[in-house]
Amino acid sequence: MESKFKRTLVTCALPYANGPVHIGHLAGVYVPADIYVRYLRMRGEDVLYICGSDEHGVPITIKAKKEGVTPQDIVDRYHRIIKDAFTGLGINFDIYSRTSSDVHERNASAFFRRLYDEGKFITKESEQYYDTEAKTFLADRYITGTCPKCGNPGAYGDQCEKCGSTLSPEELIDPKSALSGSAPIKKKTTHWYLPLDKYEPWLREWILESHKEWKTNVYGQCKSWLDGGLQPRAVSRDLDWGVPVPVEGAEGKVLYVWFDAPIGYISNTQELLPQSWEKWWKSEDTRLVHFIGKDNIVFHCIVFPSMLKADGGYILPDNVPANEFLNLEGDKISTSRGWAVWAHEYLRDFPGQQDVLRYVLCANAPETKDNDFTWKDFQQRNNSELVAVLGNFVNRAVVLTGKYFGGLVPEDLGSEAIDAETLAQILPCRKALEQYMETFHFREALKEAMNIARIGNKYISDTEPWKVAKTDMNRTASILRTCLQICADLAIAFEPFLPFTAEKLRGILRVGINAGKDHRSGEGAPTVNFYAPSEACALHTGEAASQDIVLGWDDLGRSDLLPAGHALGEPVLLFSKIEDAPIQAQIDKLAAIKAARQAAEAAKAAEEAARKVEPAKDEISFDDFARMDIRTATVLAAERVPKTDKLLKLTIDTGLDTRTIVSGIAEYYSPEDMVGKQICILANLAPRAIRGIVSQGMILMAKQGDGKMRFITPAEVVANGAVIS
Ligand code: B3M
Ligand code: ZN
Repeated sequence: MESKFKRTLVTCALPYANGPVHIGHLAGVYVPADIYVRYLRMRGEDVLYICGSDEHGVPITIKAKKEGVTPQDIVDRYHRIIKDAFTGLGINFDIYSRTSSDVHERNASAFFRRLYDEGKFITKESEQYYDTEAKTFLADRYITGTCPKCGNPGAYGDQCEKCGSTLSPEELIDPKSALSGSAPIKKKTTHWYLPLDKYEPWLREWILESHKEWKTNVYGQCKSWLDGGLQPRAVSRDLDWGVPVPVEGAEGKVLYVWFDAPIGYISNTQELLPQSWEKWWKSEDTRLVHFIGKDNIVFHCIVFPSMLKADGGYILPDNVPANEFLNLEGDKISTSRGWAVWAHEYLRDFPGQQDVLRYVLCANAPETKDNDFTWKDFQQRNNSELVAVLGNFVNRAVVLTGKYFGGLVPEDLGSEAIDAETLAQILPCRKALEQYMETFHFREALKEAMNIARIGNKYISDTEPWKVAKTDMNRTASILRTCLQICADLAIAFEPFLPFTAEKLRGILRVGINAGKDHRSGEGAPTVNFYAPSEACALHTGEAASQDIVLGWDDLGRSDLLPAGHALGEPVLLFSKIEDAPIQAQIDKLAAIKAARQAAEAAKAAEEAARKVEPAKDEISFDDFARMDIRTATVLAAERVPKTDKLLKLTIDTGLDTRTIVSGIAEYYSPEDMVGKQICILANLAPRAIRGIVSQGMILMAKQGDGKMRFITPAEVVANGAVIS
């Protein structure tokens, strides 16, 4: 790769520590980043790989409030879960730290202070929503209301999750406090703003002219932001959770989470490399790449670069390969609604199958448009791609070599043209794969790796060594030798995508791999990773220890990777078929979540309908009212009116007489419910025949917004016939 850069700094969006990571995060950000980093390292590049938890912001304080614990409790819990899930999936950042660290607090604070001292901020007093019950300003997610763009009643003060619009609290229709549910008032407050409008000409030039190579979804979003005109953006908030604003008179104010979080990338680098971090952030030789989801584009392409530019001492991102969203079974993934497949639960439910998820999420990655994850597709891709193509090919090659050649790589004793022709197809796959990797098209890159397996699978099916072995061992030797070379190619090509499988394959082939350098050990020389064949991904520093054969990326497509006589290891299966039962269990789990949510929504809707109040009626005079003869009465007998659902025939003692009233209350009361009850009636309503029964008056009922009715009864029993006025 020709490049003006000497090293690459890869950052992944810092997940909010208000919940575990789910497959949407993985497919959008972490799996592609991990593939990219592993690939670059195999190619000999010096790569630093940075991530950590985003532990500030309103989503965390809201969650804490809901659970009655402290924000620190929340972030401690999820930081651990998230960190372990990444490790479990083979996503090994050089550092996974957190924005509640001391290093970060100092660094973010100093960053703000530098810009403040240099006059890069403006201050503005404005009226903001304030919750008088909770005594706090309502920024971002503390306020909810109806989205002005799509009418979603659950939009937040910073964003509508339904239509994806970025919002400000003022735009919400019918705003409500997320803390108390009450309607907020407006109160004056002063904040610091980064005047993005000043950076607009520079941003236009930098992005729209100099970064036309950015992915179209990223470039397009930037262009529409810039075309819409940029406004100054507040970088502080009235909250008590976050990095305090390091300025006199700023009590009760913290840095806005989107100001401090991206600085977290720098802080985490400092924490890992206290002596040499500047080389990664301040040298034009470094290529900075941010992996993020599409909802983070504006912050990484416009806001953070403007902050870096304002400071002046830092490099800017060279690329921001943001992905679109992954949906789950046709519905938007949502942490708050519980509609997700959580990484840590996957690891528990599918032990040893990390690569199946990595594979499916990459094969299905929402690179150019939103995409859908379904469990059926997951099962299908495992069974008919990983098992049937990749696993099957390797297994046939290795088992037959065991059977006919005692597990030793055979010599090329009976070659035919098809052998060389087949092997010659691999280099073009490698070239295409490289091309796709370097332009962040990981789905296509994975297809090329898979093509190598398909080439092998087709070759072994066409050449049928199990038949040839009956008559021609020389030819069989050449066929299996060719197959094993392809297996070695697969061990290289799949290392970025399926590291656990590549490790198993190395064990089968008894080869090592040079996976490049990482910086997990911090300061000093980077760790050189020679992954051994047998020990589970053991890390060997320095020499390739006892390995006879150590493959590297540049070996991919060579046809002599395994010499004749090389002894293979045990032929373990790379993948196993996933049956219907575990898939159905996942589908059922989601169905239960959906049913619970629908029930909750229905209950909420019913509650709202019940509270709906009819508009007031026209005014009447006292005389109008006085003409109505309303009295107490007692039900003596009650029966259903035959062939109706709604009507009860009631015999009533009105104090004046005993009479019959037909009332449409059978939906709400059975005859037994009514007998003996004291009620109120309109006694002088003109009699009328209902279903052939003459009804003499009307029972007074209270009717809710949802139609539910209850009869009216005096607070205490009074004599029948008492006049109500
Ligand atoms: N925590 C938002 C998110 O998880 C945010 C990313 C920060 S990256 C500096 O989508
Ligand atoms: Zn909306």
